[in-house]
Amino acid sequence: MPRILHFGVGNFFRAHQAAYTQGTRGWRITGVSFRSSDVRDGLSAQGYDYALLIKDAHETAIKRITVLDHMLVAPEASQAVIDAVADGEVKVITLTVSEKGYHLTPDGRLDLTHSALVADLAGGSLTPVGALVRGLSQRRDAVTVLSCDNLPDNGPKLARAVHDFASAAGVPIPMNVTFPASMVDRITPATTDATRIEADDPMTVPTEAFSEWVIEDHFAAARPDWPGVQWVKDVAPHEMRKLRMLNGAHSYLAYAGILRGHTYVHEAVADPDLRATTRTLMAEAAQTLPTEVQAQAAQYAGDLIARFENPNLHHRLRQIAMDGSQKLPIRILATLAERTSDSPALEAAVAAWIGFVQAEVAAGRALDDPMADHIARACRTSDPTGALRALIGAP
Ligand code: CS2
Repeated sequence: MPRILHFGVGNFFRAHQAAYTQGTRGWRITGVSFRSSDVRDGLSAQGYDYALLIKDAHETAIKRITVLDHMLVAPEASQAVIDAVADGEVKVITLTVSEKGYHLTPDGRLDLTHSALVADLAGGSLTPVGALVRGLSQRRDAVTVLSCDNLPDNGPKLARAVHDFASAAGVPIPMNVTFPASMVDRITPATTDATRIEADDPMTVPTEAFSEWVIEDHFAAARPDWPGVQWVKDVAPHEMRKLRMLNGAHSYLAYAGILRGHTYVHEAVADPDLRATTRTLMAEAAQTLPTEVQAQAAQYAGDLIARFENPNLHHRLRQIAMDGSQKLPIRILATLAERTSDSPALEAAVAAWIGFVQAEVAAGRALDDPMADHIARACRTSDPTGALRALIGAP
């Protein structure tokens, strides 16, 4: 039976790649957690099956996901994770470890000075990239490694990170491995007590009805017959459209929305001022997209607003607000760097992040961001705006 090994068994994977795999002919998934055992403990207690709670604006559907049948927790069993990467039955390794999970420098190389990588190279706790390198170096059969995180050029970036780690560790990587790029999309809030009760499942995952997956058709081994995937030669135009328009607007709504006292995305997008700026931000972003995507941008923007308006999802702005130092450079600053005219809405997004972190630090709340300490320090300088802009690389 062909198998997928997946790193990062969070809600997004369980609503997206696992749901696509449910529609294949016989593919099964082994999941790997790199942090706690909570998800493994919860899922294994119910045979790894769970209810996907699919909510559009008008109705809710429940779909049982039954493709996950095993999970490993890296801090408990690092050798088992490495062995799974090397296992010939595994034909595809997918990852959703979030932007910060790759430990990349701002120019997209592996940050070998990062404490997690220093520890991994010294034989301490395993990172996702370290696990790949150690397992791949022992592999005989071809395999595809597919990043499903919101990073531009996610495949090539992961390939470089793997090669950087392999040279630092002094181990060879076999030639028969490919790293296609992909664009993933499905808005997936965190599970709450209300969704657990609604689905009658402690491990349920709420999500929207819409989903999209565009993958570069460059597989080294068997390719799952995921229904609905768009197979393309070049993911970049799709990825830019999604990151700059959806994720860029999301981050703006999160920071500006929290500053105006909103809790959920659907409330923030109903606020007339925020809605107008969101529309402008999408238009500013659209102008930076490759010409072949520009024609669809107006329709796409309208569809995004409708998705943000979904009153049943209860997508918390604070969930999107986390890790701003990792997200803004990708979603907002890259777009700004390519703009040739004024960009009031993109600038408003940067200002909203600065306002948000300053308010959080002033209120004594800990920021959920890997750069939290640096951000708090920047807030205490004589020019906090300048220091915060410099921190994320804003001009
Ligand atoms: C969101 C994304 O939390 C966030 O930063 O912008 O998780 C977003 O919901 C997904 O990328 C949608 O596909």
